[in-house]
Amino acid sequence: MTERVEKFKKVMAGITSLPIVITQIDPDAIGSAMLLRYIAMTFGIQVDIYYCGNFGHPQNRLIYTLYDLGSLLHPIQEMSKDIQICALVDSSQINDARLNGRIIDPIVIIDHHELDARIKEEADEQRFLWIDRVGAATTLLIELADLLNINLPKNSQEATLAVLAVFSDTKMLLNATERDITAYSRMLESADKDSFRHFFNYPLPQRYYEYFKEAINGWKIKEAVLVTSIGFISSRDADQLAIIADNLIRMTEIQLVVTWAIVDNSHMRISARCTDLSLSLHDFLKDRFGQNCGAKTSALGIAEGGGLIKLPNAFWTGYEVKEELFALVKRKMEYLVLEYSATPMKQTDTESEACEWNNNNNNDYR
Ligand SMILES: [Mn+2]
Repeated sequence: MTERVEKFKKVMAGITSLPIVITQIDPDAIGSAMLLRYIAMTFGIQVDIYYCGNFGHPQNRLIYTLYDLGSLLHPIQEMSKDIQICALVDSSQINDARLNGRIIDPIVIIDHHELDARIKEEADEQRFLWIDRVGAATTLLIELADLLNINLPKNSQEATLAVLAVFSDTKMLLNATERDITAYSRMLESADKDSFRHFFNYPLPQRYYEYFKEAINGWKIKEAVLVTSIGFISSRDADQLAIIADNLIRMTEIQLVVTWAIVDNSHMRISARCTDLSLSLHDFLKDRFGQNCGAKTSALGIAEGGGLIKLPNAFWTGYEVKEELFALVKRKMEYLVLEYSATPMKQTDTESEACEWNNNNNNDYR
């Protein structure tokens, strides 16, 4: 443990500024980044946080507004392309499609997913790497603050966000390890409990219910498998796919749910849930949608997965062919999910160049 602290201090001593990158907006990523920011600032380091994607989920939007995160967190597009040295939290994947081709060279990596092989090879003296399979990445940051004897003031936003991060990434502590519970309790002392309660009582826009209506009206069920779409959506609403899949998988007799939508007219996004223990959701998705999908099983026995497929370029899309495009994708999805059975020799053709998908997520298909 002292070795870890020394290594961290050594890396901090070599820098004056530290951009922190988060590749997916969720409470754990936000909590980790905010806590690392706090820690780095005690070393006199200047910190900026950059994020990929956007604050679409209503809970994330609430955090954003409540804590005025717009002044602390910036879209990744605002990060100068010259900056490569950075910190990466709640992810250890440097070749992540969500970075949109941006090259990063993280000198601090704190994560709770499987280690990216490329980073393992390149692990060196100048890099602080901490990857442990705990329930939330924020747990590691709470432990780091503890090791460095950094105490957070009462009712601080960092502590409150850290508590929310652990609570949410461990599915209300159901997936929590012993270490998550200890870290959670430790932070709870400094957290603002009123704000914390607030985080769970957020309003949902009417269109969220409209999406449910659309998903239910258009669903197709065959035996225990359900596939449905919510049509064309903006990336701000993309989390809705996971929310609907989480709900539909609870239906009696249903063991596999796939929801999909065409996002920003450029990608098809897929969310999947599976309670059939004899089926590997990971293989199911990979066989059908290529390498750019991923899945993990939670402690509750529900496999959660997702994927991203790029649509053909602008010539093939557009308002005048919108209906046809939707019908085409719908037909293909229903075929792949309800009819197709994978043969070991045959490679599935997704008929489009699929995007890289971060397949080492454990809880991040929310
Ligand atoms: Mn996480």
